[in-house]
Parts: sequence; structure tokens; C-alpha cells
Amino acid sequence: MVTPFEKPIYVTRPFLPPLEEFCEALREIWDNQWLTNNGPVVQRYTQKLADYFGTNNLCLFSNGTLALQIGLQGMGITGEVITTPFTFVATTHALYWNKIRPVFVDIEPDYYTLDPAKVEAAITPWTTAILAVHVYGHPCRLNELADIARRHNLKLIYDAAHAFGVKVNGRAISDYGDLSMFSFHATKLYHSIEGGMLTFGDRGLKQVFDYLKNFGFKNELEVVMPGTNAKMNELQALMGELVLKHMPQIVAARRGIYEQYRQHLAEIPGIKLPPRLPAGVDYNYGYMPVEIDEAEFGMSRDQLYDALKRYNVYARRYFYPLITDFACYQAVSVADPLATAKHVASRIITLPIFSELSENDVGRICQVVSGIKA
Ligand code: T4K
Repeated sequence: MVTPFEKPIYVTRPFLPPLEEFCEALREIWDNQWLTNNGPVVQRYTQKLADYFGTNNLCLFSNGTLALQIGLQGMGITGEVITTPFTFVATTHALYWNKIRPVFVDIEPDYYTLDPAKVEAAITPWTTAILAVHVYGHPCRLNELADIARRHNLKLIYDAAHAFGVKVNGRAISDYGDLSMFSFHATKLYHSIEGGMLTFGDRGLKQVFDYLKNFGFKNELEVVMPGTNAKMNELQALMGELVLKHMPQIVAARRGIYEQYRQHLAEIPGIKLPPRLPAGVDYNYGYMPVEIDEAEFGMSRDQLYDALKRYNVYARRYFYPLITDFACYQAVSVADPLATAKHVASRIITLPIFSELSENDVGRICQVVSGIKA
């Protein structure tokens, strides 16, 4: 019989570099007495990320939400933007804060990303951009979305909050679209405690984003636009720099866990795993989403979620409810029936995945899932 875990098993845990490594590295910040406002560690970290992503067109922020808000504003996006309801609220909030109307269209059933077949029908004279999400790090239908954006002269923006380290056909996921936003939040496989990054094709945007994240200051005496404060600080950058060094081991550990889950869960009736990602995708193993078919599994997704808690396992229902069901977005009129998004949101559960989860833990979680009773 499987017994409850002694300590809670959360959906994720942040990777922490060895404490001595962090303490030793802190000395530099103490010596500098420089904590924020584009300090030397942020500058060095920016260069390291530029090398990692193979582009100098990037800009760091205090978190991903502000990065996306500033990205939209800096690109001058207005009117309507076609987007997905199957995401974290911050995606839509970033539009709202820019007074942009979200136009929700459905997702595709395999990887849960925006369905290109639904996008075209939602375009109106007010549409200025598509904001798609590489949800769980699954790449969107990049070519189809690019084709639609090009034909209709729309900007193509990716919320790549989950997609750090993902590559498609040997190219960083940031190479696709006009703008991508990455979140470096503690709950992500790669993090800087909190943090965010924009990558973009148009080199001229860098200056605009740098102004917008620092109150619009050009110099001590000139403010050229009404910016905000969204700067990354030195401690965040230091953590980000250290975690970056460990990325290969983080991804390798998660890959092992992901494969173990796939192997065990594939045998349980009523559990649907996302199909293998297409050839050419280097995945980051950021999330472990599964769908629960109530009739076949013998229990609903919510019953499983509650039952897991009794075993001290805290899975999450990312992303339920749909954005369109939150009180603050219920007034937004939605033409698309969002049939797939509704179906998936009612069945999805994301299981624990983080690098220090042991093989034994994963095996036990799978045993719990297969033997669980409501
Ligand atoms: N776009 C998308 C698609 C996103 O998913 C997100 C963020 C954003 C935009 C915005 O990016 P940021 O502005 O956040 O950079 C979490 C995160 O706060 C959020 O960053 C993330 N997406 C979202 C999917 O998940 P919560 O409310 O579920 O987090 P919370 O505090 O319940 O943490 C989940 C579990 O993680 C906890 O049960 C335990 C563990 N945990 C958490 C923290 C913070 C730790 O072990 N240590 C920690 O320090 O939103």
C-alpha cells in the first residue's frame, strides 16, 4: 500500500545553486555597493543571456508581467489582439493594462497552444497583433502563425514565460515572432528569483524598452516617455547567472522525471499525455500536464486533485479556470465557442516536476495516481 509522503510534494520547487556558491558570489555586490539601476552584475548577466540566446536584442526586467506590458506598449500595440484563454492571467492582464481588447480564440487539442485555424476568422480592422503562448514550453504552430501575421500585417508576439531553453530546428524559440517574453519566476525551471526578459527582432526597440523600464529617463535631466519602474536588480541577476550555469543539469534531471512519468502513466486508463513533441523540438521539460478522462479513470480531475492532497501531493490545475471565466474578464464578449479550451481546462492537471524530485518520488506519485480512490 502506498502511504502519504512525509513532506509536501509541491508542483514545483525552485532550483537553488549551492549556498556557498551564492554567498561567495554575493561578495562582489557587497564590494560594489551597487544594488540596482543597471549595475555591473545585470550588465554581465545581460551579456551571458545574449550569448545563450544568440542575440543582443534582449532586455531584462523585474518580472515577466511587467516585461510583457512594456513589450506591448513599446511596440505600440493597440485596438484588438487575438490571444488564448488557456494561460496564466498575466498574459491577458498585460493587454488590459495597455487598454487593448483581448479577442479569445480556441486552442488545439494536442499541445494546448493557440489554434491557427481559428485565428484568421477572428481578425477585424482593429486587430493589430497575435499574442500566443508557448504553454508548458510547447512551441506554438510557429509557421502557421507567422504566415497569418505576415498576410494580415499583424505583429506576432509570444508569451514564452514557460519556454526558456526550448529550441526549434536548432534555433532558440526566441528567434520566432516579433517579440517574446520569458519569465524568470521562482516557479519556472529557470529563474532569477523573480525576473523577466524580452527578446525581439527590431533592434530599435531596445532603447524604447530601456526607457520604459526606467521611468523614461534618457539622462539626468530628460524624461522622454512616461515609463515605469521595472528594472531587474543585482541580486536577481546574480541568482540568474548562477542558475544559468546549472541549466544543463536542470534540464537533464527534468527530462529523466518526465520520461519516468510518461512510462508509468501511459499504462493507466483515463490518463491522456500530450503526444511526443514534433521532431526538431528540444523541449525543456518545464511542466508535466496530463488530462483526466473521468469515465475511464473512474474519478474526475478535481477528485484526483483533492485525493492527491491526502497523500501530501500538491498538483496544480494550470490553467483552470479559463481566463474568460475569471470575474474580471467575464464581460469580454467571446465569439469563439472555445470548445477545446473548455474541455481541456476541465480535465487538465499538472503533476510535480522539479530537478530534486527523486526517481523513487516519481514512482510513488505514479503508484498513488494508479491506486487512488475518490
Ligand atoms: N505568462 C505566463 C504564461 C505565465 O505562466 C506567467 C507566470 C506569466 C506570464 C507572468 O510571469 P511573472 O510575472 O510571474 O514572471 C505561479 C507563478 O507565480 C507565476 O510566475 C507563473 N506564471 C504561474 C504559472 O505560477 P502560482 O500562484 O501558482 O504560484 P504559487 O505561489 O502557488 O507557487 C506554486 C508552487 O511552487 C507552490 O505550491 C510551492 C512552489 N514554490 C513557489 C514559490 C514562489 C516554491 O517551492 N518556492 C517558491 O519560492 O503562480
